[in-house]
Amino acid sequence: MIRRLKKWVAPALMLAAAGAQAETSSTTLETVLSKGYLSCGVNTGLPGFATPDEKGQWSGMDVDVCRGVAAAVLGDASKVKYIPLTAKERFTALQSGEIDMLSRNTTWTLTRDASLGLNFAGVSYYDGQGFLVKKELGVTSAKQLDGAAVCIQSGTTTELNLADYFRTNGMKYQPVVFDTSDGTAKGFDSGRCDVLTSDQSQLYALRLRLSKPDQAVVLPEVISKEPLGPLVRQGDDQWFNIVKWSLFAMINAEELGLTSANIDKSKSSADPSVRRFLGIEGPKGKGMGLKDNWAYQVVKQVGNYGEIFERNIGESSPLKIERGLNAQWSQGGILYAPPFR
Ligand SMILES: N[C@@H](CCC(=O)N[C@@H](CS)C(=O)NCC(=O)O)C(=O)O
Repeated sequence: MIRRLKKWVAPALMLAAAGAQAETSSTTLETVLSKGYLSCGVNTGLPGFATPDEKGQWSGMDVDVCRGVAAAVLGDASKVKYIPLTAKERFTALQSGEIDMLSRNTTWTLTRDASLGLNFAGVSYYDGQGFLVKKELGVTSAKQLDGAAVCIQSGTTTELNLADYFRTNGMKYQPVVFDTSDGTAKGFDSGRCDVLTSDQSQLYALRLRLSKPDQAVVLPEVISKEPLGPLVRQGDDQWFNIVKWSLFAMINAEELGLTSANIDKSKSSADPSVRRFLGIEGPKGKGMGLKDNWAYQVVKQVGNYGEIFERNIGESSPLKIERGLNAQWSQGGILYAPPFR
């Protein structure tokens, strides 16, 4: 009984504290406007998604989602303070108000959406869990991994899916657990495990960090759905809408053929969809407390979804990931954003 109580009291107190904070303090939009910058929680360092360079400049898909929100809200994509977080730290940082939003390769699940006091604002990348093995093992399918030592990161859906997959297939494994992806990659590199498992996009990123990337292969099995996206705190619907629609702006811009290079010219367009997107007519920015040209700023400063994908993880990047599921719905993928109307 006591153990059960303990289990429930901590989260309940946390939520009560978050509620009290929401009642007394300003909205997230007000906080961001008065600070003059957005505090965005990101990965501690994951190529293609969120990494700082030697000058401390961050880049990546997740970083561009933060930049998009800063462009929409502040008219300046550079007004972002990046807070690097491990998988374990990420939700507490958002619940406590340390960050205004989280954009850290985080999978949208029922538990996270329903019991953490947080909301997922959309999907910025459709991922799935995969396995990376050393070529010398001669393994060609995940079904041959019975008895393997598996490098994995704590506090992730990866941990849970791995347990399900091995149990369902009647196989055993020995988990070798790390706190950061760097630790996980080094553990794999130094032979502490036979297999590294994580979201597939990350396997390509982590492989680049190995001493001999060519000696490792990604197995064909994808064992889970990992829809990754940004999160906000529950109870601030205006901010929820702002993050959600900043992402939708990137996706819609690609569908409309609007890019960072041509969006200025498109101001003279007669196409009503383009005119609504630019805030020349239609719903504009008022319902969200933003300037009318908020979506223009997102695309002008950060780009449309396709540009962001190509630059960070696509063919023109070291990761060379194909669009696959992350292509537009009209191009064989499942990216589909509600209309600007
Ligand atoms: N999408 C999964 C996995 C996210 C995750 O944290 N993956 C690790 C696996 S490599 C990672 O990104 N680590 C980077 C870090 O914390 O340094 C989730 O939301 O639980």
